Amino acid sequence: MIIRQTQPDNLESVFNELDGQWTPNAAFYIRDHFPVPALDPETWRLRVEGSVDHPFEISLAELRSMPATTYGCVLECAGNSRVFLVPKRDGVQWELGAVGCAQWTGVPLSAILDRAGVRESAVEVVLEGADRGEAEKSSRPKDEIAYSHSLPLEKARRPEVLLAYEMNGAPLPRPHGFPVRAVVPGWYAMCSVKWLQRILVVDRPFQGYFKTVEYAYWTSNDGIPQERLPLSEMALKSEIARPAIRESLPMGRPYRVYGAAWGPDSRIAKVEVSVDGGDTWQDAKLLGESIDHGWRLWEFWWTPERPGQHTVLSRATDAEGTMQPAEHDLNHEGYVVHHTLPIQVDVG
Ligand SMILES: Nc1nc2c(c(=O)[nH]1)N[C@H]1C(S)=C(S)[C@@H](COP(=O)(O)O)O[C@H]1N2
Ligand SMILES: [Mo]
Repeated sequence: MIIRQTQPDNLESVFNELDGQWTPNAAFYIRDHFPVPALDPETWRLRVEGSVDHPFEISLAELRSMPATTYGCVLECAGNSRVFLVPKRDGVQWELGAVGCAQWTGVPLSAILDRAGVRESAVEVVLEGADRGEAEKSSRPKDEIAYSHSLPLEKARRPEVLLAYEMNGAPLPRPHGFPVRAVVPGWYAMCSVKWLQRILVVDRPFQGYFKTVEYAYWTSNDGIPQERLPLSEMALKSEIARPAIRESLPMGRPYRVYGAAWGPDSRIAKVEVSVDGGDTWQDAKLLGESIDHGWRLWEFWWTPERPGQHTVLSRATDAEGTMQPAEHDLNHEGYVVHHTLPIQVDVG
């Protein structure tokens, strides 16, 4: 792992070491805002309350006794690849590794909501973690806050949204939210709240710090930025694992360019590669099968024929024909960095 920050820990995986569909737990990136809470699985309880008919508390043993599902999906930090932005943007300077694809086992959030009996008036579900501390930005609440985020009921009730207690078949590791975390496939990972301790059903859209000050962006309508919206769905993206940034490649020898592509769902129609800085593009080969909300691996064989510096890029197109953009959308500030990322290599 590459350490970007400690206390709180912010570690990214070495994306160059991508190897297959599932990211091992020990290689999965870690994005924390506050110190990791020490939770005792024996005494841990999840409280479900707010705009519900039957508020309740549930233990880990009870949660584990409910019907479980396993779902594979990509989690990507909304700030992944920020280091590619010029000028530099505030925040953790993630390269390519604040993303991973794992299999999560747990109980659908919808089952918990059904048990509580969500009232007619409810619109959102707030997910609160047990980690807390002082928020970072100057516009922040005066007291310590718990990490929390929310989902509109429509998303919260989708069958793929889980309260997960296993990651790739092992108990959820502590850095990834032990004993229980939310997993929200298709959305940037700030909604996948770790160390879950409370689910609060609310009658008005939640406007908490991590939904409005951080992980939000201005939209510009008719030339006036009129609205600040929370980030939600992931944008279509592909990343190159090999070659690595600044890798030296031998001239005249076939090289396997390798990477992954993902988006709000798994329907990647095409990945193309350019080895000349984006002037010309050729189709890469999609590998394996498409997995709902998983990433799609791809490869492209390239025999460099000219010495010197080359810029390699990849771009994905989804089933609707949407293609990754060539430039970063400045409205998104330091988030949603999903344009075609230039990988400089040296051929010798
Ligand atoms: N409780 C809690 N949940 C959290 C966070 C956090 O700091 N605290 N970080 C969020 C963000 S921004 C991301 S990108 C993902 C990272 O999940 P991971 O550390 O398991 O990769 O967790 C999300 N859930
Ligand atoms: Mo994130």
